[in-house]
Amino acid sequence: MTTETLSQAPAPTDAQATAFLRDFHEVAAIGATPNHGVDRQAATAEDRETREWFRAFAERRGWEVRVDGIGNQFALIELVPGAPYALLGSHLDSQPLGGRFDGAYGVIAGLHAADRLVARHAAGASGAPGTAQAPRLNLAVVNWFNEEGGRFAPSIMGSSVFAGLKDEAEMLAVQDLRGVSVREALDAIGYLGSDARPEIAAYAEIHIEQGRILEREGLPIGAVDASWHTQKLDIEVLGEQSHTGATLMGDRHDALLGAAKVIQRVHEVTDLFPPETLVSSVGQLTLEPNSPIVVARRVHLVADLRADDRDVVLAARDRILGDIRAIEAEHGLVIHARDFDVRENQFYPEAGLALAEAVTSELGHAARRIRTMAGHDSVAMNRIAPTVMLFIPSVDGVSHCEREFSRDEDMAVGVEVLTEVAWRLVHGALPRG
Ligand code: HGY
Ligand code: MN
Ligand code: MN
Repeated sequence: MTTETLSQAPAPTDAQATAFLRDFHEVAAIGATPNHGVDRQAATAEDRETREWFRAFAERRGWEVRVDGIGNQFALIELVPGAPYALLGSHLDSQPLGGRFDGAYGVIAGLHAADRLVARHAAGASGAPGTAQAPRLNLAVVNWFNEEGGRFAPSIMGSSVFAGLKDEAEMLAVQDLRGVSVREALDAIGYLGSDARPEIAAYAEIHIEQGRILEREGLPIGAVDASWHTQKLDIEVLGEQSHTGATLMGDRHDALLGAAKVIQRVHEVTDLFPPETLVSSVGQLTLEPNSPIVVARRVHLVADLRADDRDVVLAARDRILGDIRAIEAEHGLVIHARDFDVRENQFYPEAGLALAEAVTSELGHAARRIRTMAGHDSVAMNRIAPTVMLFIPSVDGVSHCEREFSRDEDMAVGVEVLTEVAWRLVHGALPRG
């Protein structure tokens, strides 16, 4: 079935464009922080509020809403009884003091793309059942649980369980720093679901780039062709608690000093490779007993290592592990380091890239292929269904901070492109390979 047989994409109306921006800014007010960011960590009261917003949007339109066993929230629209679904979506949870665009843009764009698609279908733009122009798939929009992984590690949790990459029971048992489990937190906000998961035949996600390339090149759309290899090191530094005033320096086994040297090595290892080949940081640290008069006995920290080339990450990891052994010996410490949240490069299907490029061009916009350094739910979904991943520009390339920003006009183009991509997915443009 060629997509040329499909009706031409109608230009979005002013009312549709206004409705999207109104909804985007409405959601941005949930968990809003003083400097235009949001704080809506997974399974918090603010997360629950966005879920209620999502549910109301769907129920106002008569769409079925489901919540699965890991808190993934779906809005389902039946076009072809019994058929699998083309799924659009992203995540509404955020990092602590995060940006209002990361994830939320993709969910609200997905809901509005679905709204526009349903109106177009109802107006008769699809062909009669049995014709080449008839829809082949149903349509759904998803708000994935805990994409961010700030409160509960690992990130991309809900979509990874959905894709069968993570075990649901194991993820439900994951605890936050206060010892609250995912299960308890989801139950507390009323989103520990048990609904059946929809069968997915194709997935499309639009997201802010969180980098500088599209802005630098003045392009409104990126078609993501691959994701970087990413993995983390879960590191525990064990020393000995003692008096910061009375203990001789030679007798100290200072876990925080050891951790400080590990953190510096995680940064310095990037210098062993060409600039920007490897990115690494330690973003989370807990300290025991965390008293100003006590030499630290234990530090837990997480290092995030990413590169386009998997071998670069593995070489950096090995170098860091060697440095850790030397720090152990120098300070009389015991340091455990464990690989986790390993995400191999993902390569998105050529047919999906060609579809994204064709749609963007037919709508009169420019696009380029681009790699993603950040993880996304599409990285998990690409393992089980043909996936299209789209970017819009980020101003200054910043994200995971209140300064995160994308322009209204770029968001509008993204919704227009996503709508047409969704239209073609529903009409069978990306059959399972
Ligand atoms: O893991 C990631 O890169 C995403 O931002 N959660
Ligand atoms: Mn995201
Ligand atoms: Mn993020």
